[in-house]
Amino acid sequence: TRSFASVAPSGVSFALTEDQRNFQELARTFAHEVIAPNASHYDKTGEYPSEIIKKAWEIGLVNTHIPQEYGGVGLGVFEGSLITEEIAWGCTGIQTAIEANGLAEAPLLVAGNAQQNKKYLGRMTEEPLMAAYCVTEPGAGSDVAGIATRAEKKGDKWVINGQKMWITNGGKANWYFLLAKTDPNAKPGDAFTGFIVDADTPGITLGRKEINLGQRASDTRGITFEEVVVPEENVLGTPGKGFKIAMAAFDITRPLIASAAVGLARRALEESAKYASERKTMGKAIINHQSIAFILADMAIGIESARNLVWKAAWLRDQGERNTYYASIAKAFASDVAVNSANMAVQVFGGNGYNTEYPVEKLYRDCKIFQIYEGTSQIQRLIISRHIAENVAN
Ligand code: CS8
Ligand code: FAD
Repeated sequence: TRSFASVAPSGVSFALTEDQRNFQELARTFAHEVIAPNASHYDKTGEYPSEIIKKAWEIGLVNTHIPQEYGGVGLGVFEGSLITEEIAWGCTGIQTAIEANGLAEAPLLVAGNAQQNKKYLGRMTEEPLMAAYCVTEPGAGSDVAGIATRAEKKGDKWVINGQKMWITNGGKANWYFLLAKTDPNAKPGDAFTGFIVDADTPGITLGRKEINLGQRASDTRGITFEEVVVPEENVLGTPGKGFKIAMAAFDITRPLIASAAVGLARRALEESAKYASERKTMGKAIINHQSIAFILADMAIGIESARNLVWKAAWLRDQGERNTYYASIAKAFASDVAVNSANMAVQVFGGNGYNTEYPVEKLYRDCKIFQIYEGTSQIQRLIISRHIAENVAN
């Protein structure tokens, strides 16, 4: 329903550049050699994968979209999607911890001034630090306009009071992006302001590490902000415009969540294909039973389709185009592909699929969150359908 009239025509190509292939290969090797062999340990213990993240950071696989002027590699969303798919193949718990940095940084990419970017993005390139994106609250997740955390201007400072929930990297972050209500009487687009908050500011209390169904390496917490004083210079963009900044950040990160879902689905297919070619029943490898072979085919159809949607949504954003509609399509579809693929992988493995000695029960637990975080599958469909309705109306 969109025309791409404003995008410079270059013809369609699915060929990656040498640089893109190099980043993909670097991430693939890292996922195979470092992440995958250790994934089960972090899943079972719930230990935060600091060592792995540090190694990934050292070879340039973390914070990939920080511009070169602030010390980063300055990759696009498209290149980010290539890297994320590989990391997620290794472990989506570790990938979520890494990618939560990207999510916290995205509002700065959207609205940060040079001074803020130099200070907060710059420091991410100097040390292997973590950051977090604090929007969701106990009372409001899908309904971002319903958040209750308040920020009030007192002299030349802002004072924040409220409670955030389900914050990835919550207990590990050096700084937070935080969304707070600053004008209770305004419409959402004018009612909220985005802040950068140093994690060591007095008045911040961390909740316990939540014990989640899957992605157990990732650190998810509630955080309480009580009379937290933030200087004016840490207001992101124009006061009142925080809701739009928080949403625009998702245009960058939802294609990446979708690419992570593709990575998990690809892992499910690869593990299933390998197992199905080894496991024999009724005189033949189960891959030669058509009902098993077709399960693998369905996984492949989903993965290839989802990746194409990811690439389009990411590419559009890199062209400077509004990609919200495509980002939601990619995120909704790829999440369903991940959930279906993990489910089918357990089926292919039979009883072994249900056991922690085999790799697919972890995929089954890890996949579900893709339909929930960064906007549930229902919210993606809300965004897509509103877009369709607007286009019909116009
Ligand atoms: O509330 C919106 C929504 O997206 N809800 C879902 C929330 C969500 O995704 N939360 C995720 C939290 S982070 C997380 O889960 C991290 S996961 C772990 C780390 C990951 C690492 C792997 C909504 C329901 C879509 C919209 O809400 P409404 O209240 O209906 O608002 P709207 O009327 O649509 O919009 C209000 C104004 O904002 C403007 N807007 C909306 N979207 C955008 C984008 N860019 C710029 N501006 C935007 N994308 C919209 O145009 C409105 O502007 P007005 O000028 O006021 O008309
Ligand atoms: P609700 O909004 O209460 O939704 C409940 C159900 O109702 C869902 O099925 C939903 O789809 C449906 N629903 C709600 N509204 C509508 C509607 N209008 N139409 C149709 N259906 C609807 N948040 C952050 O800010 N930062 C993070 O780093 C972060 N990380 C997370 C990590 C994990 C592991 C988890 C579990 C969550 C994380 N979140 C984070 C929060 C996440 O984004 C929210 O949980 C999610 O957006 C859903 O919000 P909710 O949990 O309040 O569910």
